[in-house]
Formats: sequence, structure tokens, C-alpha cells
Amino acid sequence: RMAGPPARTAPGARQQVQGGEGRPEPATGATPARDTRAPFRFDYERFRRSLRHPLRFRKRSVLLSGFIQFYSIFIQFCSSQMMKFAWDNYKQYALGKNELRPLTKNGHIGNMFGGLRGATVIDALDTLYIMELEEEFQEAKKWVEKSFDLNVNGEASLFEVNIRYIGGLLATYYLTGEEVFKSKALELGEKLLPAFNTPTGIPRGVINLGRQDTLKAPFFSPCSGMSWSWGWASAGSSILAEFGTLHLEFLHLSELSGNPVFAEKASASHLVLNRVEKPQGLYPNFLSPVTGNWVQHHVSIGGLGDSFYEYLIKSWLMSDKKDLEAKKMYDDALEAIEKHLVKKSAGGLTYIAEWRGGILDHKMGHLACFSGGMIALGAEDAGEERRQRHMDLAAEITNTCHESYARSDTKLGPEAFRFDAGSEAMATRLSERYYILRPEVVESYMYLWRLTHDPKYRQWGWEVVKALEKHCRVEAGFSGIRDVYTTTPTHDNMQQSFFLAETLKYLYLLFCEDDVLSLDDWVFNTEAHPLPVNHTNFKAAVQH
Ligand code: DMJ
Repeated sequence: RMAGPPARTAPGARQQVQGGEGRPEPATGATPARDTRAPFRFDYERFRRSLRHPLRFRKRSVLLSGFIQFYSIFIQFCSSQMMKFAWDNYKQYALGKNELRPLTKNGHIGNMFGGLRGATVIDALDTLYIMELEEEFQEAKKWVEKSFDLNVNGEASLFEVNIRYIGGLLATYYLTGEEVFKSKALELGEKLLPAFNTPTGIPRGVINLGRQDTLKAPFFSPCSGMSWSWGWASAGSSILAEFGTLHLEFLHLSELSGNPVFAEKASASHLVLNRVEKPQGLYPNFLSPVTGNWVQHHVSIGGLGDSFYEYLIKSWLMSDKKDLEAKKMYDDALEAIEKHLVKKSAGGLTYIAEWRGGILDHKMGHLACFSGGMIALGAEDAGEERRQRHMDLAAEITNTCHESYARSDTKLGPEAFRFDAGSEAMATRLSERYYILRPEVVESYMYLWRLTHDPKYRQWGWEVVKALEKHCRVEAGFSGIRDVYTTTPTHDNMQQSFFLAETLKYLYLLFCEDDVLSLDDWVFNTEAHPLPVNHTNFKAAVQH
């Protein structure tokens, strides 16, 4: 049994998914989005009243503040100006494309989002709003209202569409109460449901977003609503960090629509994962959606595994600490990680190694650096001994990730760093020296700051601001760099949408007061889109 959204209407009653007029019936063979058409209204005002800290973003007056506050307001201002610069250039050269190419001053579409456009717009919305960049927020909103087209036909990553588009739209709805964001999120959520049509209910990674209700080109293809596993994933398997990173958004889709189907789909994976035997308590990264068995024994808290663990602890927090199943899964997983993967280098740096069928790979990816923040967040409610141990572990990992930045010439960290062959927190392979504007290290600084108020985290954040300005700012935006170990790096010509969604948002929040998006009220999805904690004590609705 999982803590989930309420079943608001009698079983069998017809409910409506809000905002979708004339919603299409799914094509034969597709997962029905349940025929649910009775009126349902999410009470936005009630939700706002349920927040423990009223929403406020306004900065304190500089005149009324002391030196410390002046310093933090100044850095807030710097990060909001970086956001404005990133947005203005995207708007000027790439509006409607997925990302900005800041050197060539054009847009990039890529193939992750199945024909959807405007990934940067959707990822930027809540950051613009939180930073009170009002004019820019209105520009982004106008694009969503007028140009964001969901009638597309193409192969999308279920994970990426969920964390960036659905997460970004849901967060902006909760912050603003503007219906357009809710209705787009729900419409898109329905398009993802066919991916769950597998024998185990574990979704496949790729879904065709083509409409399932029409035979007319260009929105219909024989593949509409079909799903696949990634070609590169072993033997048709699904990836832990992908099927395990749906829960937060899908629970909110059910919450806003009154339709439990989303929560039910996302919860199926916990059932399968609780049944399957785990090698030494660890979760391998590849699982067959057909048999529900592991396909390969590679375990990582970085890429391919990362946000699965994050969503376990955040599911518990988002349920107002009622989802005890998710909490237990998290506690057990962390215990196995502590036992088998956490290591200390000769130089005294704590790191989390990867595991390949019993053999340790002494490497940490930049992606794995989110874990400092996650472990600190999860430590909160544990007993005294465990709480202290986890806070220490979180601080040590965050320190190691800071070292990976501090030991580079640019003061930005590489994609992966190693602890072997005499190396300590540095990339040893040419192919791992790049930095693509990733957020994970500043994400951990933000959580550790909020939970300890140790000023070093703000100091480290300021170092990142300076390094980004020095090495990543180019004439028309911010760009990733190809080698963090040279002071004259070449640029990769890509301003990733997560730079606006996450890196700049976390830097900004690091210098805000704690009640700006308080951790009592909000959990950040893995793309840093804030989703509210369910304080209203809804009954558990998802039954196994
Ligand atoms: C983001 O899209 C998300 O944080 C995801 O969980 C991992 N990768 C990127 C940023 O590095």
C-alpha cells in the first residue's frame, strides 16, 4: 500500500482530466487513461492556505540589511542577472527550439523530446518566476499559451519529458495557480501512459507521442503510443533511474486531475522492486520490463541509478512522511550503499564507488554529486546516531565534490573523477574532463546550507558563480566547456535547459532566506522543479 492521492469520486464514476476539452479516446491497445469525466476541481486556494510558509520571493531591502544579508542579496542579484542573460539570449536566438547554441547563435532541437519544443522555456518558467523576472516570465508564459504544441509525433524519452516538461509545468501551476500550466501537464501526462503497457507495468524508456485518436498525418503514425526500450540498454531493459523517477510528478497528476491512474502506474515499479532479489541489497541499473528481473549487475548512485534513490526519499517527504514503503526502500538501499560502495581515498576523501557484478570501480560521476544533498535531506528524521552519521556522510561527499571543482584550473568540476592510480577527485581520462553546466554540486551546497547553515557552502557557491562567469559566459549565453583543466577551455556551444532549471535556481536559493520555497512545504523534483508536500492528509488511494 502506498500513500497516494485520494480517490475523489466513487469507483466507476466518470471523472474528467482537467483542461482537456474533447480529450481523445486512446487507440486500441493503448493504456486507457480511464474514462473519467465527472467534474473535478482542484482547490488551488485551499492548497495555498495549506502551505506552512506563505509563498514569498521578495528580496529583503538592501538598506535594512546588515553585511551578511547585503552579501547574500548581492549574489542573489548576480544569479538572477545570469538567468536573465541566459533567457534573453535563448529568446533572441532560439525561442521555441529546445536549447540555445550560444556560439553560433541558433537553436538546437535534438531527439530527446519526441517532437516537443521549447524545453528551455518550460525548464525556465519557475526559475524566472521565483527570481521575480516578471517580464521574462510573461514572455515564457505567452509562448506556452500560444506556441507550445502537444500534437507532435516522435520518439521521446519518458524520463526527460516527465522531469523537464511535466515537472516544469506542474511547478509553475502550483506557484502561480494559472490553469494553462495544469492543463498542459495533464494532457502531456496522458500521452505518456501507453509506455506502461508492459507485462510488469514497468514502463519502457522511449514513447512515441503521436496522437492515438486520429488517422490523419502528421500526428498519427503506426507507432503512435508505442513504446520501446533504448537501443543501447542491455537486452530490452528499462533503466532504474528512468522508471524510478516518475513518482513525484505522477502523484501530482493524479492529485490535480482526480484520476488515480497516474499514481497507480508510477507505483507499479515499487511492487516489482520489492519482489525481486537484490544482490547484497543493492539495486542494479537495468531491469527487464517483461520478466521483472535484473538484466545486468551494474550499480551506480550516479548516471542510470541516481534519481531512483532521490525519488524514494522525496516520495516520503512529499507524502508528509506517510509513504513508509518508500522510506523503507530508501533506508535499506542507503544501508547497502554505505556498506558496499562508500569508500575513503588515501587522501581522506569520502566517495561512492560504482559496482560491476561485485567489482568496485573507484569513480564518481558529476551526476552522483547530488547525493550529498539527498543524504542530508533523508537524515532529518532518523534516530540520533544515524542522523549524525548520515549528516557526516552528506557533508563528506559534498566536500569531495567540492574538491573535484577546487582541483581543476577552471574551478568547475569534470564529468567524472576517480580515486585510483594515485588520482584523487580528478578526471584521469580525456573523455571525462568536460563540464556541461550541470547542477548537482551546487544542488548539494544548497541542501547542506539549508540544513546546517555552515557558511562554507555559500562561499563554495560564490566560487561557482565566479567560475561560470569567467569560463562559461560567452557573447550570447552560457556554454559548457570541453576541459575543466585548462584556463582557456573551448566551449561546446550548448546552453543546456537544466542550467536555467537547476544550476541557476539552486545558486539563487543558496543565498535566499530559508522560507523562500521552504523545505517544509516543497520537494524539488530531479530537474529542480518545486512540487508541494501534501499537508492535507489525503487518504492512501493506491492499493496493491
Ligand atoms: C538533469 O536533467 C537532472 O538533474 C537529471 O536528474 C540528471 N541530469 C540532468 C542534469 O545534470
